[in-house]
Amino acid sequence: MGLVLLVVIWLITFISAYFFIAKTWWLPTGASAAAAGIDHHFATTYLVMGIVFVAAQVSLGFFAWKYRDRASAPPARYMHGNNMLEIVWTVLTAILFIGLNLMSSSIWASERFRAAAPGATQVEVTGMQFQWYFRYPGPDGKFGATKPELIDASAGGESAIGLDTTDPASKDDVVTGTMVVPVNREVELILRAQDVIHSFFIPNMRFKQDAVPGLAIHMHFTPITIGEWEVTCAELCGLGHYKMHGMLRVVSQEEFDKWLAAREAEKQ
Ligand SMILES: [Cu+2]
Repeated sequence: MGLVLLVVIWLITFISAYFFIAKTWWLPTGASAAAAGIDHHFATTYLVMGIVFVAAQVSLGFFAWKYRDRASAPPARYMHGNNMLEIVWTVLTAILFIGLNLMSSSIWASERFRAAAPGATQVEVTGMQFQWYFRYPGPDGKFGATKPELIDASAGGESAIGLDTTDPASKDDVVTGTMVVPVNREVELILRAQDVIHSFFIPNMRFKQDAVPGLAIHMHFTPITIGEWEVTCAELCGLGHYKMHGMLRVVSQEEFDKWLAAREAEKQ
């Protein structure tokens, strides 16, 4: 029986470790400036934790076999344990966790605690059940006012976010269902939610941030690869949560200018 346990535990350990080593189910392509750093940290964490996991499971299997029940086995005796060993592994675990935290804090801070670059493309993101809307401030660089009483979700677009069209600053605001941004330029996001907490998630940008009702959360990232990337909601926000997704199109600066000008022209 001890041998069976050893084989089963080792098999589960090595087969599951194989999928991580072979990267069978791995992260999608990284397409933002911070992606390489995040992926590197992710891989480091997996490597360290993987070694601990394999070592622990291999020992478990080995001891299950070594102390199996057999005729010649000495009778079991009670022991309290080893205080020194407990202190050692608690301290080692603490060093590991605090160390990993410190290593990653600069990546975390780079998109959050530092303000966005002055020339960043500003996009206001509004999450609502079950759709993302994106707003650009237009040539004046100012977002027009929005009012809760003007919100009409069924009308979509500007009405869905309650844009006050009597505010002069709102005249050139562009509201879209697809997010379009120029490549290699920082994107400053202003995240809002209308009803419940949503989470704005772009896997390829390694970007995820909650959008909370009543808050305007500022964050930024820099897309470095042209392409179309999926935007999803990573917070279980209701029955339609599964279909709450959109598209991020990263294009050249010229294409972005043309696209924005065309949206402005549509408004007139
Ligand atoms: Cu949602």
